[in-house]
Amino acid sequence: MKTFPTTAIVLALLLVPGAVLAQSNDTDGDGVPDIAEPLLHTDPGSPDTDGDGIGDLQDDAPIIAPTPIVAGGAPAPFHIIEVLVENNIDPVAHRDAPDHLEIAVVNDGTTDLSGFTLFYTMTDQDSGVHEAYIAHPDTVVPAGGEARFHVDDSGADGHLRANPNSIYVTSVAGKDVTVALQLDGYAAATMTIQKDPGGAEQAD
Ligand SMILES: [Ca+2]
Ligand SMILES: [Ca+2]
Ligand SMILES: [Ca+2]
Repeated sequence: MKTFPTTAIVLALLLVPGAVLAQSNDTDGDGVPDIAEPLLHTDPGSPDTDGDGIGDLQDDAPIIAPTPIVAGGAPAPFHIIEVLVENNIDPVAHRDAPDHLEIAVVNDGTTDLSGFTLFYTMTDQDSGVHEAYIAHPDTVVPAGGEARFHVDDSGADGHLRANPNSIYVTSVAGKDVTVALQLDGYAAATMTIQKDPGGAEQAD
């Protein structure tokens, strides 16, 4: 399986010309210069790209978070009805939205649900490169209703930030994508889908 260079190796390589690194910005303040983040496949706008609580500079695997999902638990009071990784639709404008990860969740209970832990992984079907991310959406799924979780670069209210240097963006190979959603004390809901070969596309 292909592996990415470690943070230490990338930073050491960048230190060879010395002055380049010294002059580089570090937008997210994590100690990894902006010019090094794409080499590590990390996010220059997030100090902890994979959301595991370890900063990009200190993280031995900055885009492979360990699973936070706990086995067992009571039956979940919600279920996932759909996961999209392409061909998203803007619900307001009723037209194509840029490709991104979108998860539709239905609340089967009589109280609003919030405080979800989201764990999603993607594996490149050609190279075998694997990424895994933890996120904590602030989305509320209303009692008896539905809500959608979005992971994208729109900056829209309530949307989770996507890593712009992820294989989702940088690889045109097909990908296997898994999603797990969990509330404390309850079993996780999971779904796996495939993204077809071809790059992530902008709305058309
Ligand atoms: Ca940085
Ligand atoms: Ca970063
Ligand atoms: Ca991390």
